Amino acid sequence: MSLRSRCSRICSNAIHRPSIYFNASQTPSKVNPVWQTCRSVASTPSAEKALFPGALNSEFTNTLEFLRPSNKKSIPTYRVVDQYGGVINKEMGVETEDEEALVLYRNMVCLSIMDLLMFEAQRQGRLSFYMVSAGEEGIAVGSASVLNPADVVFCQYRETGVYMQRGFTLDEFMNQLFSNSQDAGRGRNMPVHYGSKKLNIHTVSSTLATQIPHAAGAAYAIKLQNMQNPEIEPRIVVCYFGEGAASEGDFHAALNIAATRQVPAVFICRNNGYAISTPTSDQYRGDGIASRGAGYGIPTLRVDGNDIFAVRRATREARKLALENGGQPVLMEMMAYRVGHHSTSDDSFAYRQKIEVEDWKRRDNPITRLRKWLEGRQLWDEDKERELRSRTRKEILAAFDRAEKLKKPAIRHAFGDVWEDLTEEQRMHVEELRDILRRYPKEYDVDQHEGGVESLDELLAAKSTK
Ligand SMILES: Cc1ncc(C[n+]2csc(CCOP(=O)(O)OP(=O)(O)O)c2C)c(N)n1
Ligand SMILES: [Mg+2]
Repeated sequence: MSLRSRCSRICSNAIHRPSIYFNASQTPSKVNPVWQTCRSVASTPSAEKALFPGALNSEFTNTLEFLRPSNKKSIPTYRVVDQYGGVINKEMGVETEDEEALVLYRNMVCLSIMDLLMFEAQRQGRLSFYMVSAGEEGIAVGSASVLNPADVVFCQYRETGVYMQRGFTLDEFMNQLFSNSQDAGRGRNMPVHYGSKKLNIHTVSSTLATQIPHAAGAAYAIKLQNMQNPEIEPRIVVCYFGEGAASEGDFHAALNIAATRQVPAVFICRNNGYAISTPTSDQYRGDGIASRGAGYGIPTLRVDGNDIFAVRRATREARKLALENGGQPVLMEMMAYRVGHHSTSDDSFAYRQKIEVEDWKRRDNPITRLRKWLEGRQLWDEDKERELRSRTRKEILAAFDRAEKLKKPAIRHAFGDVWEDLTEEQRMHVEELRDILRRYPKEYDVDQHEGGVESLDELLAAKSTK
């Protein structure tokens, strides 16, 4: 079969599957999916460019020269302000109102205080686990600040600032960290695995990089929704991940399908130099994660993650780009340094020098950089800083106390939200668990759970697990 006829067959198959494009309840209108329009591949014997189907714009050459990335200049890092808080392009400015800059600053400070307090709470044995964002607050808070609330977000785990900026409350953070009865995940996840249906943020998954193909798939669905509902403001998907996650096959599969399907997704890689104890030098040989964007045909930018204004401008532009021509993915590599340990289960001084961390803390930091800018505009001073820190600390501790006092979720929730009704096998498990809990009351403190062991009686008596 010739390439042209194979193409037209593929296209006509795709176009004649209206169920893909239309909601069954809607009257179908004719939609031509531009990204699936076939490009015919033809060439002439005298053509100067090789129109091979696998490389459409390649010119012939008689110079035998290998492409050597090591001879190329590194991809530059986009900045708006320098490390002293000075604006580099005065004409352009920072495109941020003073009041908004103050909100961003307060959120970053709140995040950093919450991190310190929760890290200590884990050390005191009051929380089982925690992960801090130190050094990466600007990436999360800054990027989230220019998204549309309807945009759908997929996080890794070090993007607490995204939740905070989108309106996740201190109580919601604490309820999840304590896995108490108010936790939306009903205590089924580890701490920091936040999620919020209301804020359009999918729940964090421990399995590294799985959020990236999920995001590509969601962006494909959103592309179709954007096409079907042109009267509704189009939205995008934003996916965060670390440079370590980019070493997983999932990253490559996701970016490739996002590019071939031209989906409206912004992929934000936080390159903080480490994947737990593995430094970037052991993770890749190329020019970071940004250099991979070109390989997938995706517009790409490297950004200074310590510069919240650069993060904002880059994300705003990326969002616009992602919606151009019905959709296209965009990749951004946001550079930072992971100042904290990987998690409360890690001691990073086993694999890096303390001086390296101290050096980074002194050299650059998204919070101090914004503070310098605010001070330069007479918007901030030592008194304001003291007042903010003391007030924020009190608010966090008050939410912490409230959450710590609440009971754990009812034990019956361990079986819910999988099948509509208990299966025979589940019923056996519930009965066995109930039996064990009743037989060994000294071993299991069931009273800390809402409804105690009786919640299992209710479950067995009820028709549905909901
Ligand atoms: C599939 C899978 N492999 C390994 C792990 C263990 N693990 C958890 S976090 C992590 C490092 C991730 O590094 P990076 O993506 O750079 O994110 P960072 O922690 O630096 O923010 C690893 C290897 C996991 N959770 N899932
Ligand atoms: Mg990392």
